[in-house]
Amino acid sequence: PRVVFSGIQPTGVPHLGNYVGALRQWVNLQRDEQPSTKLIYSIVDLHAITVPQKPETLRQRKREVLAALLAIGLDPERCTIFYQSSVPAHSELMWILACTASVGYLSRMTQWKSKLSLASSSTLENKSVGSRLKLGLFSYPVLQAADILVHRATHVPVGHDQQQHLEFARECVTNFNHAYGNHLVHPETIVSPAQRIMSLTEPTSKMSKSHEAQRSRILITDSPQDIRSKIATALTDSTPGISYDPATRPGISNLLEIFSVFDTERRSPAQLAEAYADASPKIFKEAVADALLTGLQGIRDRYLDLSANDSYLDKIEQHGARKAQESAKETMEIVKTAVGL
Ligand code: AQP
Repeated sequence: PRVVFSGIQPTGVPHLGNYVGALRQWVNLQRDEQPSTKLIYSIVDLHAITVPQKPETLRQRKREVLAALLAIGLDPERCTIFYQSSVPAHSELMWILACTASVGYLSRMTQWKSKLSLASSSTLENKSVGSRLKLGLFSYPVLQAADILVHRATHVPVGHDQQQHLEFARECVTNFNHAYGNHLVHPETIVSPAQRIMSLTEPTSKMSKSHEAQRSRILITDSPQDIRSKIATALTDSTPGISYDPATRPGISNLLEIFSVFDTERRSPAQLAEAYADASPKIFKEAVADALLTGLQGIRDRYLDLSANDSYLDKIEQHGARKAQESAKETMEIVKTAVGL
């Protein structure tokens, strides 16, 4: 049986990058996969606490992300949607995997290395860097592997930046199965076909929830006025006309990519550049905003309704958690027996 697993951190309302790079695909899989395929989507709150979080804010953001997932069209009957911390088996399997995972492999992870170099560039006392960084951040990929393996996922849709972590999850399977027998399933990656969406204010870095500037990202729940104004003020360049060249014109090219994703005529960024070659930035940006507003239509209203309905959200989460606990139970029984626990 095919099992799809994916996760999103509750670090804020999803933005256009999350939607285009991941969430839209989650919705489409409801239509594209056979009804027998299990679709399991987790709001990974345990991953979110690898960096400091205010408890009240985290609680709030978990609900926001849940409401957003329902608002974009995930059907809680078709999918299993739950908070990671509602299923203790994720943490339990993480520990067991950690006992066969290699520190050397983990320290080669690009995301870890970039956190390490960021930390060392921001401190004068280099020797204390390793001790200030948290173990949770280092072992993040082990928890991610447990998320996937505990549900015996066969397919994991992820962005390009997550491919290395998936490779590590497969390494965990190999290590575990080598030590204890053939019990865990090797997951395959489904890489998102979509380009990375870049920041509107700094188009050479990716759009991100945690970037300080609000105007750098479009939230999928932004009002039409906000969307228009953020696109209108997006950083571009002073070259006249519209052309597609991500290397020399990152701002315009990012807008062309966004436009292409939502274009009802399904034109590529290059085709759109041709169609708008002589347009002024103002006219071009208005066309981008129009396409985007059409593409996101309805999400904001559904989100506002859902986020005002706490008891409904609680019910949906409890329902998802029960299904996920059930799904994880079988793996944990096999794993514990194999290990001798
Ligand atoms: N800019 C992006 N373009 C395309 N895809 C993106 N994703 C994130 N940013 C972009 C994809 O969204 C999924 C969920 O991401 P996440 O919330 O688990 O964490 P992230 O990748 O770290 O995303 P953010 O928004 O940048 O969060 P913060 O700022 O909290 O780190 C993933 O599949 C990711 O590839």
